[in-house]
Amino acid sequence: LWRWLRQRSAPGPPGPFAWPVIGNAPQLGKAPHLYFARMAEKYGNVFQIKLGSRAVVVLNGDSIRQALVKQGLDFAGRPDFTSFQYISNGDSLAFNTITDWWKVHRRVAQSTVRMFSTGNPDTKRTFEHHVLCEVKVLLQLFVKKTQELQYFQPLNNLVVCTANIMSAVCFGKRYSHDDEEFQQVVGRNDQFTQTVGAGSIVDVMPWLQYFPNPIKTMFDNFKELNLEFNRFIGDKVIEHRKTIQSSTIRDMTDAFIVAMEQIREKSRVLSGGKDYVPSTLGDIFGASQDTLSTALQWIILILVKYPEMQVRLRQEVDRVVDRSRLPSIEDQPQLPYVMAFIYEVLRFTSFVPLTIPHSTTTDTSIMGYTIPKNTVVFINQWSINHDPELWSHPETFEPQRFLKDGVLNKDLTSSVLIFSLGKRRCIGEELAKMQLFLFTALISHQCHITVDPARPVKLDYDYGLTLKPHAFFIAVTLREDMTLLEA
Ligand code: HJJ
Repeated sequence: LWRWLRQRSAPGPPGPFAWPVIGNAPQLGKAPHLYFARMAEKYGNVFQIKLGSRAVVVLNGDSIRQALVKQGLDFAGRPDFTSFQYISNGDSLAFNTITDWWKVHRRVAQSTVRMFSTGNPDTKRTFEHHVLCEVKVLLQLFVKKTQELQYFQPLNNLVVCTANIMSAVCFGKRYSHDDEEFQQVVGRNDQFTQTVGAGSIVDVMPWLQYFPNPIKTMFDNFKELNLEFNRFIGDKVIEHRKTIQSSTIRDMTDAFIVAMEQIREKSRVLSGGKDYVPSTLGDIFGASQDTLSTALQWIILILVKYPEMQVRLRQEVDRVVDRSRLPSIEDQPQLPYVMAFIYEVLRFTSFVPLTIPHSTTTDTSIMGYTIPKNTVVFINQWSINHDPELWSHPETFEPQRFLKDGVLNKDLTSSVLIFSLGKRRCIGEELAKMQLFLFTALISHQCHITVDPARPVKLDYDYGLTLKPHAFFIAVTLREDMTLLEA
């Protein structure tokens, strides 16, 4: 009773005035994470806004670790947003509330991702091989485009490059860079991320989908892209089931089919006989190709915006890797500047500024404020990565901040928040870091990237679940005429 009384009397979080019907939606603007950071300065790290008629609690700074780690279960829910129902027909693990089957499937997904990436030296070598093959193809294309056009937009090739790496791992197949069907499946990441990003309008004002307006058009595109994506994944699973031999696991699809078979009795009871192989694969393939292609775009954009970074990276890579071979995973401990550069890209761009929206699973409280069950919770990762108390000059791009006496400062690298925390934290973090390391080391070892002087680079972006840089134009030249890439 005492607890109940105290909870009842504790106030909800403070926040700005909200208009009827629309709430604070118009104030979010083009960069909601920046609006939230400003509101956190005014009202504190925990504050509340209204989007449409829904209350949304926004967590910034310290309150994030408190909620996601110390009170993990209370904050691990997902809201019943309209857009989430179309992702893998509503069966996506990443966009669903935690249930008993969810826990089983997350464990299977986690171990399968590890089994095909960082699990052991063999899987690492295979993964490295896929990255190497795709980077070779990519650089050859870039060089060709530079010769033909001088300056070109790298976006589509970067998407196909990362999608191919993950397609090799997931489905045992790669696609040509001008395969239009594949482009159709992976080339619409902007539409996906804009619709599912925290603050997406259709999720808080679902009535907008019922009469013609720009939000409805965007949502219709989103539904269509998910149908196509689901068909692509579904076909892969059907093909694999036809040809699978459980003695040789060819790829992640085989691994999931076998793993789900093994837990079939358990999962039938838990999931009501549903097949979660396609949705789990969809999450892994979709999430990895979207996030990693975005990361590669930012890496290249920063390399041309700050050309001295290319010089600095090249110096380190050349000191460790001579011209007789290519950089490999084993070189990582000897390349701290490459890793510092990657962490600084993750921190500086914070290209997943807010996580996938959370919700409370029970009546709870945080930092002295009461929060009822089923409240939407936004996690502002950007606020940690740009906190002036944690980082000196957070708006400056400076990889050196992660190095102490030439060694990577692990305390500081683990302060960067982009893979979230707790029960919902990313299962692809190790895979992602390995791929980003290889990509950065390989391009530093092999090429120069320059920018069109007629179109100077800005660091502008479109907001969504991931921040997508605006179009930019580059030229790529190899460091030598005869290179290992051609061998
Ligand atoms: C997709 C791009 C998709 C799925 C999944 C089923 C799991 C960036 C952060 C997390 C990633 C979250 C996940 C995304 C799933 C995509 C992605 C696309 C269709 C999908 C924080 O990714 O264009 O289509 O269907």
